[in-house]
Amino acid sequence: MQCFLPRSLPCFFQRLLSRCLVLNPILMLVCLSACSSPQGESGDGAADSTLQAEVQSFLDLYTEEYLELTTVAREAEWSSNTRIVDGDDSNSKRTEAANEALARFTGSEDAIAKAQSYLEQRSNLQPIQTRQLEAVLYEAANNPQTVPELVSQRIAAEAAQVEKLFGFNFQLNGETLSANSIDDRLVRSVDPKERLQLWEASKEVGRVLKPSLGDLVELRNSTVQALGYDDYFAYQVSDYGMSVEEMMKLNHGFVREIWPLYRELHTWARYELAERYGVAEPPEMLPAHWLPNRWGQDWAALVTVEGLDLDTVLGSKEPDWLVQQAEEFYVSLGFDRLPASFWEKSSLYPLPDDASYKKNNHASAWHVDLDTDVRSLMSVQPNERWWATTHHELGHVYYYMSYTRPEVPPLLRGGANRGFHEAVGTMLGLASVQKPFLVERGLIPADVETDAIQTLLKEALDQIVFIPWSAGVMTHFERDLYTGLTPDQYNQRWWSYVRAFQGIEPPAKRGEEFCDACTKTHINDDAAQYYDYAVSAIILYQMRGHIADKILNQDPHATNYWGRQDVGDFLNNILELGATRDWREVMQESLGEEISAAAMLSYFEPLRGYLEEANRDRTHTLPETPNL
Ligand code: X8Z
Ligand code: ZN
Repeated sequence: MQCFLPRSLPCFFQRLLSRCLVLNPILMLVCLSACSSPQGESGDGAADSTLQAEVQSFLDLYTEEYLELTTVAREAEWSSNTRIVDGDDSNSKRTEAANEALARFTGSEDAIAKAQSYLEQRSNLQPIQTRQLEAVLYEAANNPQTVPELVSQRIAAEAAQVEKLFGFNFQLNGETLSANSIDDRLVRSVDPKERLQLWEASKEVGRVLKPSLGDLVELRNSTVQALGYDDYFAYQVSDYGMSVEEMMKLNHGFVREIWPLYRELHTWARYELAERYGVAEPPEMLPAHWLPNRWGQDWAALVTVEGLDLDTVLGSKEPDWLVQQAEEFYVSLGFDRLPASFWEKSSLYPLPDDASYKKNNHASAWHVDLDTDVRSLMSVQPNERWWATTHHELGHVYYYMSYTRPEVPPLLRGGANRGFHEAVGTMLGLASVQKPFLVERGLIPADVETDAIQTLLKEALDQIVFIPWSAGVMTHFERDLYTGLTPDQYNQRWWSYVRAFQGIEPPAKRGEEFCDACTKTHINDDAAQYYDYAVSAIILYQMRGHIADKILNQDPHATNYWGRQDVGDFLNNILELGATRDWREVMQESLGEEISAAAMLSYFEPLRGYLEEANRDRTHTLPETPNL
């Protein structure tokens, strides 16, 4: 999730006309003729340039109004996410009003008709105009004013869900717990009883969110269906220029390819944890509360590599030092410093315990005005988890800064695809924990001995383990959610996917009074997009492979990107394009290959022998091939 992007136009056309009159009498004729003949006609070169000028003036005016409205809406969203006051709905009311105004504009019937009719003449338009018109329609589909009532209901329901999610008081034995403290204690606690309590406490929020999730699903579906999409999942997938079937096939491929390695990691973890918790016979499925993450999506904390223990290295630092270090890394690659406004306007650290309000506890990055106002919302603490997250969020921010330039129109200020946007910062986070980098930065001594296989194991417990979760559980559950799953089936379906893809089971029966899927932020406020992270994990190993082999000539497991402007140039060449080009072309041109898990598998290849040896006399409980 980069940030939640909220998405009127009769007066827009009046303004277009008056602008034509004031600015350009020739254009005025163009505008008038366009308004009277919406289908337009394709024709010779002169007609093309006339059409292109007309489309451009439509896009310019649309963009001007869009920027104004989206900035107000994002600013309001920012307040709603950084200041959640129990019993005070002034922020959410302001956000709703701003999102309504934006929806009236982006979803207006005139905007839809105009963009559609121009797109019918796409062969006479410049590709960058076509892409912007597609962006206009994509925005419109989220809020079509053909169904204004549904759009309003949805805006209100979205705002209410965020408040419930982030206003929730997690409690353990009568004490309030922050999300940070649940996460820390699930990393550190070795007491199975305490772990069980923490895990169960973390799932309580699902009960509160479940009733409204069903309504949101209906509203999300019916808004986009008004513009011809099958459902909200299909709508979100279409942003990649893909059908649902293609996206599912891509994700199945990821799961299938990493499965043999995942199966070994699963066996390794079952035995390792059974020993840790004094259980003689390892259970067939991993109990969810044994894992160092609320959803079992990242098991890296199961391993501490001697000499590379970042929690210890970072423990004595101040939180702002982590963010500054991440900025230094990007600057060393040739990127600009973060603007002063980033530091002034971001919300980077946890609220004090006695704060009278709450904030969104899930990290995000924001491009508030699609120009220079870039921010991040985090709750940084000095530990390994936040080190990675800080690099991740700055990846989004540097993406924003790279494509904010005149050549990239505001409507195309997005990633090559959403997965690319997620990939950059995770990749630099991974690069920033490799030994040569840490030595260069003085964070560990040069002569420290470290174990390369343990280091790789730790990374696999993060990145390989992430694939069955992202490409498997989340993607399948969300597909089902938007294609007919009823609320009385949520938990049963959720756990059937968790068992099948992750080989994890709940500590006790979880009936339909719970909604364990609802406890995941993205199910609520970044809906039907989680395959973005699977795509990003795959792409980032392709980029890492390219950087190590073709730019640095270093072992991909022990790189040092620090100070390498050539690495920065490689990245910037991708980032500065924004969404002006098809993502497949961008991949081909920058990496010379299609999206593929091969690079990820080759990176982890040295681990296979180690795991097979460690698991030789152990029973594997996952099937040899995944049930897809
Ligand atoms: O949501 C995030 C980022 C914000 S875009 C912190 N991530 C996913 C998650 O937390 O589930 C990063 C990895 C996957
Ligand atoms: Zn992200």
